[in-house]
Amino acid sequence: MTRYRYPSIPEAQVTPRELFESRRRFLNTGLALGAAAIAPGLLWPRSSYAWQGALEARIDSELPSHDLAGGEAPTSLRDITTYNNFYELGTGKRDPEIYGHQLVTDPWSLTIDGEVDKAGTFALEDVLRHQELEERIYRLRCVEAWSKVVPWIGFPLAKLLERHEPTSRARYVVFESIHDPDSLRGQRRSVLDWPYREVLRIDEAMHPLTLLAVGLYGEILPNQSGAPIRLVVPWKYGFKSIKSIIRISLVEERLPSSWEERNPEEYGFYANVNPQVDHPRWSQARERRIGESGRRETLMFNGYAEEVAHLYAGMDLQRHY
Ligand SMILES: Nc1nc2c(c(=O)[nH]1)N[C@H]1C(S)=C(S)[C@@H](COP(=O)(O)O)O[C@H]1N2
Ligand SMILES: [Mo]
Repeated sequence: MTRYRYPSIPEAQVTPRELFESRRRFLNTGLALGAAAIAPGLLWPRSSYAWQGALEARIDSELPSHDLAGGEAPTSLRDITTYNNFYELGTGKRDPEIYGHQLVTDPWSLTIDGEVDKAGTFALEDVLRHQELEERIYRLRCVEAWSKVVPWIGFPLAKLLERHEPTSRARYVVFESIHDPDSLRGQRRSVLDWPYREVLRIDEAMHPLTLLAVGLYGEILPNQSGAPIRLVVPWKYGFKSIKSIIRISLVEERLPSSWEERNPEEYGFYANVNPQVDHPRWSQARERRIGESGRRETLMFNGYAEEVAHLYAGMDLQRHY
């Protein structure tokens, strides 16, 4: 069967890291057992240790860092983590921080299915084990006309999809967030048709800028930011950057995203940042950068036109908003 083609990671690049990781895990296990002997009550549950401890150790080591926000200063950690949209935890901007503890991230697994040769459900630690982490500083522009600059830690989505071998029929990628109305207060209200769903075209998903983030500002993702793993598509409005992902499905037919389903006039499938296409209820020409006074001009494709404009060549962007 023919497959979707994308650049592959040379095996040699992956192997030393894996050896390094397994050695590190071994060392950490020794430390955890040592701590248990001193204070058994403080021993982390096995599942928590499984991904959080290993990820913390990796984040603490030197990671390559890439500034992809044109030298713009990152928004403060405080602003990034106290002004959020995460409707599973409530619709107020402070709700995700206040109620973040309702999101249980441990243990966490990720299902990858649909049009892939290697489908399955994988413990988060097993997903992360195979990925090279890096820091990437990106602008994030919400459809509500505010923005941030965030130093994410993560890895390209393409590197994950590649491991699962998409078939030639895979044309779209569907992402689904956690669904747990017993714990998540926001999911007891039908603001959206839960679970939160987002969708990308396969070429958008495979684009090297499309990131799966597991951390920010040198720390594991705080719950309000979409722990333990969220998407970041920096040239699209923030609602495409779906949080707390439990499932990634490759499909042949396009599905609507949650926001598109709710209101297709206001939230289009593409949702590419475009200062020339206004939201029906407000202008998109400018934005308020959290932590700044005044307004900035919104950039075409949020400043990533050089990298992504070719994906939409020949399309009428007023129509395919
Ligand atoms: N699951 C889920 N993902 C989500 C949202 C949400 O409500 N639920 N909000 C989106 C919106 S509208 C934006 S602007 C960004 C905000 O990310 P931040 O809170 O980390 O700034 O997350 C997006 N991802
Ligand atoms: Mo948003």
